[in-house]
Order: sequence, then C-alpha cells, then structure tokens
Amino acid sequence: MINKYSIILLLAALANMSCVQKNIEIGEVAIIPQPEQLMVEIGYFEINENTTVSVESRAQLALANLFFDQFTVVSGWKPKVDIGDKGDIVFSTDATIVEEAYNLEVNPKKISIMAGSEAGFFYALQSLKQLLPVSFYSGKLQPNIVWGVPSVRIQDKPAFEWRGYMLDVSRHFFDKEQVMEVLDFMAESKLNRFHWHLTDDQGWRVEIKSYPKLTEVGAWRMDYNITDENVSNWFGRPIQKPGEKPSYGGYYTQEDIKEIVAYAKERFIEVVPEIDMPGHAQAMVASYPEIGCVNSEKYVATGGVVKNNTLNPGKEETFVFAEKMLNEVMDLFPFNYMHIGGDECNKSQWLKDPDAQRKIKEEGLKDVYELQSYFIKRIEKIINARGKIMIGWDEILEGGLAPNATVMSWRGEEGGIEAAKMGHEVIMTPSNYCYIDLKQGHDDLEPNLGYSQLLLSTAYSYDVIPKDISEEEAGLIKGIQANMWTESISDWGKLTYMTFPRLYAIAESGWTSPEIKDWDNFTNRLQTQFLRLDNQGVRYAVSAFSPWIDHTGQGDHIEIALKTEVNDLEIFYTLDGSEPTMESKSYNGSFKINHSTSIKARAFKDGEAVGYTSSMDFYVHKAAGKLDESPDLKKLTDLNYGKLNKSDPNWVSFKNGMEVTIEFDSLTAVKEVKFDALRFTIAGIYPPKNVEVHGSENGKDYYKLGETDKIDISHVQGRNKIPFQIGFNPVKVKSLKIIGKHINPIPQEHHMSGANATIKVDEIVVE
Ligand code: TNX
Repeated sequence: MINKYSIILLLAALANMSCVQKNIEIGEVAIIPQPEQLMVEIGYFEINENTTVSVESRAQLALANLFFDQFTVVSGWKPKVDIGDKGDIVFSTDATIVEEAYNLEVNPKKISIMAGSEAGFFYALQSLKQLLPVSFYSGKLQPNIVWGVPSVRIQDKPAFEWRGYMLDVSRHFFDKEQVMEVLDFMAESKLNRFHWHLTDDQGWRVEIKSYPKLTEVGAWRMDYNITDENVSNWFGRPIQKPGEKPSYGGYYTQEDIKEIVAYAKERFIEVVPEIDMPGHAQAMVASYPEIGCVNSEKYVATGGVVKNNTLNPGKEETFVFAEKMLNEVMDLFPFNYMHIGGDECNKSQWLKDPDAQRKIKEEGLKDVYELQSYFIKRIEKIINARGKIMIGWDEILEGGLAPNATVMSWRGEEGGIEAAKMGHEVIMTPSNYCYIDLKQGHDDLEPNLGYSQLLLSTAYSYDVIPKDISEEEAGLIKGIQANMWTESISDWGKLTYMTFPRLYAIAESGWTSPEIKDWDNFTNRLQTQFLRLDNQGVRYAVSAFSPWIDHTGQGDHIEIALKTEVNDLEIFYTLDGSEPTMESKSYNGSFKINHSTSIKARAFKDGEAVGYTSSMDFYVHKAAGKLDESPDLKKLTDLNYGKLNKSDPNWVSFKNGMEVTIEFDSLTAVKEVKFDALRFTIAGIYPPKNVEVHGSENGKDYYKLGETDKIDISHVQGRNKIPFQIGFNPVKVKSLKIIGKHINPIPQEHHMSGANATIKVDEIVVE
C-alpha cells in the first residue's frame, strides 16, 4: 500500500538515482611514446571521489598532487592523496628500477606505481593520464563522468637520457605563459630538456642586470609582417625613421626565468639556455656596438637580411662582456649545461676588421675558422670555470673543437659522428629528421609556413644512433631533440601546428627503443592523441593522413595518383569540385584526366574522414605539347605543374626577362593566357614586373592582345606562387608571344638587393 512514507522513500530513491546517474568512460590504450613493455588485461579501474592515493614521501606527495589536482578541474573532486600504503592507488619505491623508469599495474582493484626515482613516478603518471578517457583533457567540468582506466601491466624505461625540445623565442617572442604550456606538453611526452634559444639577430630575450641595453635595445625591433597570416620567409627591413621606437618583441625578467625554471623542474625538465655567439648576434651588437666589428648593423634585425651581425673576438672587451653576461645567465639556470650557439657565424666582417685581423696574427691563427675556434675555446673556459659544460652547434668543430664541449649535430649526423669519435658528448638534432619548422606535407597543400620538408614518417624513421659507430662512441650520443625555429612561426597556433604530431615522433625516438618502434602502430595511437588535442583546443597537423595529389603530364592528358603517408586509409575523390564522401569515387590506382579538372580527395578510416580535404586544379589546355620541340622551354607546355618549392624540376628559369612564342598547327581560337610565377625572395626568384600577350595570324606580324597590371612586389609575401591571368576578346591566332619583364635589379632591402632576379614559370596555360 502506498502511504506518505513510501512516497518519500520512492522520491528519495529517484532523486538519488538521478544524482548518482554517472557515466563510466574508459580510456583507450594509446600511450605516446610507446612503453617498453605493455600488456593489456581484462577490466578497468574506476577513479571516483572515494578513490584514495598513498605515497611514501613529501616529494611524491607534491608530484602526485600536481597530477591528481587535474581531477578537481574536470570532476569537481579529487582522489585523496596521503602518505601511507593503504590507498587504492599506491606508490612504492623499488630501488632496482633505473632512473626515469617505472612500472605501472592497473587492475580492477588497484593501481600500483613502482619506480626508483621521482622522475619515474612522474612518468608513470603521464602514462596513467593517457590511459584516462580523452575527455579528461578537456579542462571542463564533467561531474557525471566516472573515469575508467583500462587494466594494463607496463614496464617502461627511456632509451635516451636527453629528450629535448628547442624553442626559438628570438625570431618571434613567446611569453612566460606560453613557455609554460610548452613545458606541459613536453612533460606529457616524457621530454626532459628544454633548450631555450634566447638570443639571435632578431631579439635578445633575457634580462641582464649588468648590461641593461641588451633588453632596452635588443629586445625590440620594427616589424610590419607579424600579423600577416601567410608570412613565410622574411624579406625587407623597415628602416627606423628618426624618433620611431621599435615595438615588436619582449623579454623575460630574471624573476620570470626563475619561475619558468622552477615550473620546469616540477615537471622533471632541465632548462638549457642558449646565448648564440659569435654569429647570430645582431641584437647583441645593436645594443653594445663596442663588441661588434667594422660595419656592424645598427638595429635589431627584422628578417632575413642579416649580414654584419658578428661579435669581435679581436677585442678584449668582447670577452669581458661575455664573461659577465654569461655568469649572470648561468646564475639563473641551475642545469649544468650552457649552450653558446656557435652556428652559422658569418665571418666576412672578420676578414676586414682590423682588431680581428690583428688577433689572427698575434695568436698565430691560420684563418677566420681558427679565429672562431679561438673565440669558442675562450668562452668554454668561462663556462668550465663555473663547473658547467658548454654545448655548441656542430660548427664549433670548425677550426678545432673546444676540449670539453658537447656537440649538437644539426647539419646532418656527420658533426655528431665526428665529435663522438673524438670522445665528445653529442646530441642529435639533424635538420632532415628533427627540424619541426620545416613543411610537413605536400608543398601546395600545407599552410605556407617553413621551407624545405620534414614529413612525419621521416621524422619517425630516425634512428638516433648512427650506423657504423662503435659501442663506445654510441655511448656518447646522449639523445635527440626537436628544434622549433620561429622565423615563420609568428603565433601560438602556428607553433602547435608545426609541433604536433612531429614532436610525438621525435619523443618516441627518444624514449622508445628502436626495435619496438612501429609506424602503423604509432599512427593508430596518434588518432587517440588527436582527440586529446581536440579536447584541449590545440591546433595540430593531420597532413600525414591527407591525400597527396601527384600528377604527370602525358602529352594530351594528365595521369593522377593519390597517396597518404599513413597506411591502410581509403581515399575517395571527386572531379566536380564537390566535397568527397564515402559515396564518391574510391581510389584504387592512378587515373587520367583529359580536360581541365578540379580534384578533391579525402582519406577515410573505419568509415570516418581523417586528415584534410586535398584540393588541386589541373589544366589540360590548348597549348599542351606545343613547345615539345624546344629543349629549354618544353616544360612550359608539358602539363606538369611546379610545386611551391624552388627545387621542383617543373619550373623553367628565365634569367633576363621572359619571352615565349607558342605556335599552333592552325588558326586557333584563344581568349586567355594564364600561368603561375614563383616568388622566392631569399633565392632571388621574382615574378615578372608585368606581362604582355601578343597574337599573330600569320606567325610574323604580332599585335597586343592584353597585358597585366604591374605586380606590386612589396605587398606579396616572400614565398608564393603569383598567378598571372591575361584575358582578352576571343580571337583566332596562329601564334602567341608572351613577354614578361624582369624587375631587375632586385630592390633595396631584399635578400639579394642589387642582383638580377630569376623568373620561374611552370606551365603556360592557353584557353
Ligand atoms: C639554421 S639550425 C639555424 C637557425 C635557423 C634555422 C632555420 C641552426 C643551428 N641555425 O638560425 O633558424 O636554420 O631552420
């Protein structure tokens, strides 16, 4: 019988039901970097508000709280963390487990974390985080989720002791909070060395109390390109007008640095400062001209025109300056490595500078290379005097390596191999595997950032220990580092886009032993990692999952092939400009197009679109094959189009303006001529200044059909394809002449000012 009492009970039960109606979400097993040994078992452990965590020490308490505090953000509660041994999640020290290594066992009753070092416990927690559902990463309150951790047994340890990420904050400044975010994502990938490129030609970023002008002057530059979405290679150099104050830049106060170093330490990351010398020093020289050479630049560099930027090793005051300044820097950074750059030192000033020349004679040096080595060796003494180790880029090998230096090998592996053979420590950062400022996909499908190319699969394929070196030499290779140079990385979104996912590939090469690395397995795990990034609102690249549209001109048609870097994806495509779906044509081998076509392609996995839609237009046009007889020009009508890459063989070069005559077999109706010209200012490649199209009915007498407006080169970006399109009233012609005037000489303030420009065109399309 229903009475008042039972209704209350029923209501209470309903209320109770609705408030405990929680959803269990169980994480995937997709850990990056891949653990050494991992076994997935049945069931899962539930982390809820009653879960308790026991740790053994206050140090463990700190790192456990740092981790479990994240539950407060997403759940509104947090597991209770205490010193003891009765918890559901238990930390226990096992002295047999090596530095940074850990064991993690999850079963439905318990989570056990064992390590021999604090870093080991920390890394176990990073793996535990990745075992949680991806929504844990959202940073949003989701009180109705119960967090399920799949049962696993993991035994894990790092392959290398140096697992680094370098950030260049000189070319573009990233502030304290952004640097801390970098440290967060490093920690999640089990990276432990933050190499901070604090100075370069384009800005000095660390407060030095004994030399205040380094930040008063050196931290600021003029910049009008910063906000341009498409900016690639810098060009030009806005000259400061009298009274105008440089305003782009920034720097870290010593307090900021201390905070960042402490923040890093909490995440088991050591910070390696780099002060780049004796080259890449324009900001330093602009601040203190007395340590520069003859003809030194007066201003902090804004872009690529960097010439007279070198410190003067011929002057004693340079060493006085370096000693005081470096000692202040070393006071701020407790780690026992100090990076002094040493790369790409432009020695042309030393050839002219009287002090530099006198020093060469006084010291009995052979040449400017030995002068560089003299400089670096004296700098090493300053660093060694503090009990620290000097690191330099591999150029420090030139002219004789400093006695105790560690070498960072960036121009390939050779410098590293040479240094190891001489008994020096090495960190491998070869640009062709580790430079994450390079393009990560098809030249025409990627955002116009970076130059050259480093694909995800290439980065992943790197084996840190070079072949053909002895075991002893291999022992000197301390590890690997991803380098983020920021010439074209002007904001946070670009930084994360270029960093992810290649950082994961490099982190896996640093942590996981090469025998276990597996590309297909890695790209599977990446898909879960992408969901984690989505949850955090982080921009990343899906280039490796996106179709490349490759083509080959074949006389009167074009052969098209589609591919992705990631294996086992299905590609669907359309030829009518519509968005590809799984109902579109399925790609299963190359196909032909024999008229102008817009191709769109998308890859799918398990019924879901992955990557971006790749889209390219190809013209099959009236002039196809018409220059076949001309050895120099035949590529202009061969239906092969050039990529946004100056080395692509399909670009035809004109050194002194362009003039091309196209003859038809019979009178042919034409109404438009169009082509792309490459602009690549750093290499002196410029589009024509203007273009005229002339026509002839008899192949002899020409009259003008149309012309383009002048292209104003100051407003287009440094590297791009510049489209020319010359339309006119339809006429019948026997031949066409296309005349493009060069811009020579290359204007002032450009990389190659004064020189003659090259025009590069890939295909002249006639419609
Ligand atoms: C070379 S790598 C440099 C940097 C540039 C980088 C661009 C190295 C040691 N020096 O100054 O930013 O190329 O990728």
